[in-house]
Amino acid sequence: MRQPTLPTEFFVNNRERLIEKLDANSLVLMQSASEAVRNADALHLWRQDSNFFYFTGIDYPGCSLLIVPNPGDKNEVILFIPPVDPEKEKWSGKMLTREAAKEISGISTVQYNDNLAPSFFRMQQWRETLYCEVNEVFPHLSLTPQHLFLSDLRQRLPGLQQKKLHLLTSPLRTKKQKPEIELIEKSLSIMNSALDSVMKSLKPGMMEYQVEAEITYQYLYNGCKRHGFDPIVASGKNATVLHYISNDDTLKDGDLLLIDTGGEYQMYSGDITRVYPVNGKFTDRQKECYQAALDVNKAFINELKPGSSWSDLHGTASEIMGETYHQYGFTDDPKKHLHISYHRIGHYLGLDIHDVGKQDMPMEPGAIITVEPGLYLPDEGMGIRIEDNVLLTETGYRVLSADIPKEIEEIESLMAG
Ligand SMILES: [Mn+2]
Repeated sequence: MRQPTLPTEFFVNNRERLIEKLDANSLVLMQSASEAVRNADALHLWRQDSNFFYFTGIDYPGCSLLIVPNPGDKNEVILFIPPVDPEKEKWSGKMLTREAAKEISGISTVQYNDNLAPSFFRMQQWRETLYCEVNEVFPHLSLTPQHLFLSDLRQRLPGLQQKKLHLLTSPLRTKKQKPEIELIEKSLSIMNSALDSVMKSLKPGMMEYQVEAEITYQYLYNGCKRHGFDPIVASGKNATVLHYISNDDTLKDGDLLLIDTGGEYQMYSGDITRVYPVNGKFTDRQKECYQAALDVNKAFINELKPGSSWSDLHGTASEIMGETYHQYGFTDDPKKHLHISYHRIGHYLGLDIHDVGKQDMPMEPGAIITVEPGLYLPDEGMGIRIEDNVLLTETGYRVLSADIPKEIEEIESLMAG
């Protein structure tokens, strides 16, 4: 099923948890992600805004959600959608109807977009704070229609203070619910098939993009709607470029291949990195380097338990990495390893690949994080990163990607066929 199918009660419950955090002086406005021009009249592949999806389940552009809390009384929740246009339907297929929008979201008041501005102006009258959120845009990128809409509101309603919605929504989104965990597990099982297929077809002389093609094929064939992010398929020295996505080099005999990928299944994607020897056999030196990164990966996962924050865990990771890489002889000083490890060990994972959640917030059971220690030796033409996805539980953790092979012997035996 390519349309998201999370149950309506999931979205109803998410809105209720958000409304509990609001006071009578505030209101909330959320909007669908904008469509973006690719070139001429072609658009970039569109994806719904993660927050908008989490609180409505609506996977269509051009929609808005207005929440006006009335503690002790009836909260107003209104969904605004584009009016159905039969001419447009001839080109793009059936549009979202008010009935369908009600059914998906569980919101009983669904109106067409021309009501948004008048309703908003009326309902904000006795309120001080508007919680709103659009993606932050770096100075070299253009503003979206949502940014312009909010900027227009600031000018027309100078007394209404705009505040960041994500401070309220991030703690909700960080704690994953059962159906969300199941979707990430489904994504990971598809990714497992894709990586298995890659291992069995790898050989020297192939192009990196041919590996990417195999992964893409497996994702789409198995029901993913798209990649969770541009896949990194980096052989030899290319693997020391962290966001290498050109994927256009030849795989050479004796090189390692690093693949960092995610297949998005119903809005949720795993985020996995694996490293394979192009010819099926690690050299002794490659084994040594790979094992060092794997030791860090496992030692760090062993430390995971609810209650720690990323701020604590980055310290723990740095110690484990420093000691391990020092023992293997990659660095002279266990306190200095950034010249070979390059980046932090992980991040929250959810509707966004780099998911929401504050660094100093203690992790609750239900948080999902990535664990991805790196070891980069450009002089030796080698970059290694071994990334797993881990769910924090009441008693500790569960490695959601445990089925995706990462031991040297497993990989070599699978590649031998
Ligand atoms: Mn990652």
